[in-house]
Amino acid sequence: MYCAASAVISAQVPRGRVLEGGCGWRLALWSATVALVCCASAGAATVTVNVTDPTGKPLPQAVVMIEPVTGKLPAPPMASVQVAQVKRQFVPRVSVVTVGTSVAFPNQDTVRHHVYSFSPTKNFELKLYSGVPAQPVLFDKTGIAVLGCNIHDQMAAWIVVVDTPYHAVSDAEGIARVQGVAAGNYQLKVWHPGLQGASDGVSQPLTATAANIDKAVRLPIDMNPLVPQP
Ligand SMILES: [Cu+2]
Repeated sequence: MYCAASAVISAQVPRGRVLEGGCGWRLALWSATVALVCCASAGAATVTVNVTDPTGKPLPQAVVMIEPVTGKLPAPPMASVQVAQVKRQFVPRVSVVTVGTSVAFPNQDTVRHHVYSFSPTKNFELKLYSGVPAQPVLFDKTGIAVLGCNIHDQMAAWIVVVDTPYHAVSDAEGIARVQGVAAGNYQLKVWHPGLQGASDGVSQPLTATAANIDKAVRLPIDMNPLVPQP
């Protein structure tokens, strides 16, 4: 779908047929092989983002999104996504899902939880429950949903809903890796719950080619709600 090389080669096949007469099928086979080889690598870059806080320390659980400047890429809903409740915390605390994804909220504690979000991205409430609620929650709008528990004030989680297949969450070393990025022009967006106000992230242009890309992004967070404050 994103393979310009295969499109060019296919377009040349009819000319080859005319030139080589009866050998057309061989050329077709050759071009199909070339197209396959091309598509495995053409424009599929790995984008690695090294996310740090203002002091330069690695920042885990930052969401990296790579959005095309023009048009839309297919971003099908994700399967089997869950935000569990374990030891009176959400696990994971930061998630990124594509729009249309349903998220399950299994309660693995012995106490009951009452999970809610009042965010415009998804306004919902799972009233006081144990175990696994019968229905997962559908996230059908892009944006950031902030989740809480009515019973336990310290519980907070964030679900970032995106409209791109290219997304990742940074690991303990602050590294987020997005694989298979097709050649093109994008906005690289990085978000973390420590960003002030209603910020939807820090953006910079990104041009992808077949070569892998390394980026460093320092996020201006003022405090990190994911680590206990002194
Ligand atoms: Cu709770």
